[in-house]
Amino acid sequence: MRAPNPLRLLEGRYPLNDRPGGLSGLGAVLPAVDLTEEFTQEEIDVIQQASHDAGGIVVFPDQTKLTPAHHVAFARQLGEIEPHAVAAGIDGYPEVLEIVREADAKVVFGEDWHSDNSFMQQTCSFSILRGTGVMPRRGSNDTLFSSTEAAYAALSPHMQNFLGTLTAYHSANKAYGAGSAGNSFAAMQNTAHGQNAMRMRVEAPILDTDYAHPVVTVHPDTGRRSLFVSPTFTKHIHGMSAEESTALLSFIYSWIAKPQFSQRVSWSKHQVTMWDNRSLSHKGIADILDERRIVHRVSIRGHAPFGVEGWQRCA
Ligand SMILES: O=C(O)CCC(=O)C(=O)O
Ligand SMILES: [Fe+2]
Repeated sequence: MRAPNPLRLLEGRYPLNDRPGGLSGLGAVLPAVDLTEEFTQEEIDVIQQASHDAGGIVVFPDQTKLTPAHHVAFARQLGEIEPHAVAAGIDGYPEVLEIVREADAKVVFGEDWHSDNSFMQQTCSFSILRGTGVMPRRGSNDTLFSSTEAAYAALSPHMQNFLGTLTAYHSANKAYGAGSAGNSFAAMQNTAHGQNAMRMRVEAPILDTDYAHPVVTVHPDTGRRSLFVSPTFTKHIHGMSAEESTALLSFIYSWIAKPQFSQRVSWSKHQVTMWDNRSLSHKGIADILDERRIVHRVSIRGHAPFGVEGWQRCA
C-alpha cells in the first residue's frame, strides 16, 4: 500500500509554455500522473485544482499503458460521462468518441472555436482527449485554446455588465444538421475513409432542440467569469434582431480569438490533454495534413451554465 499523499501527483509540474508576453499561466504539464491508477477523491481534487490553477488545461504526457477502459475509468472519477449526442462511440466503449483525421482529410472535426457540448442543456465540464499511437509529428495539427476567462476579464466594465444581461441560443443542428456546411452530419462521416469515418447515432434528438445559456457564465468551483458563445454552436442572442446579434457575436468571437488569450497545445503519441470547457474555447488546427491522426475523447457532464445573476457554488 502506498502512503496517501495526493500532492505526489504534482511532482515535477511545469507550465505548458512560458511564452514571453503570452498567458504564461495557461496550461500545466503533470508528468507524475499515471492515468491507469485509481485515484482517491483527494487525488481527484488535486488534479482538478491543478486544472483550475492552470486556467483549465492539464497535460499528462506518456500515458503509454492507457487503454480505452482506463480512459473511461479515469473520466468516471471526475463525474458522469456524456457520450457524444450526435456521433457514435467506438465498439465496446460507447463513451469514447474516436476522431480520425486522414492525411488528406477534407473535413476536420472541431475545426472552429467552441466549448464542447455547449449545445446541450447540461454542458461539458472537462473533456479528456487521448492521443493514440497514431499521431502526426509534434507541432503539427495542434489544439488551440483560448481562455474565455481572460477574454472576459480584459473587456471594459461597461461591456462586461452589458454582456452579463444576455442569453444566447446554442444549437447542435447549426453544427451537425443537414443544412450546415463543413462540420455537418454528412460531412463528418467523410472525416476518414470507409470504416474509419465517424459514425453517427441513428437517433439524435438533440438536433431538434436549441438551448439558451448565459453569454457570461460563472465557473461553479472558482467563481471566475467567462464568455460562453462560439461560432460553432451559437445561433443568436435572445431578444436581439438578427443584425444586432450577428454584429455583437462577431465582435465576441474575434475578441476570444485574440492571441494574447490563447495557448497552443502540441501533441505527442500517448499524450492526454484535459481541459475545462467552462474556462476555455478550443479548436483543432489542421495545418499540415500529411499524416493520420487518431484521438479519443471522453467528456464529462457538467451542469446548466450559471449566469452572473444568482449563481451558486456547487457543493
Ligand atoms: O482534434 C482536436 O485537436 C480537437 C478536436 C475537438 O474539438 C475535441 O476533441 O473536442
Ligand atoms: Fe471540441
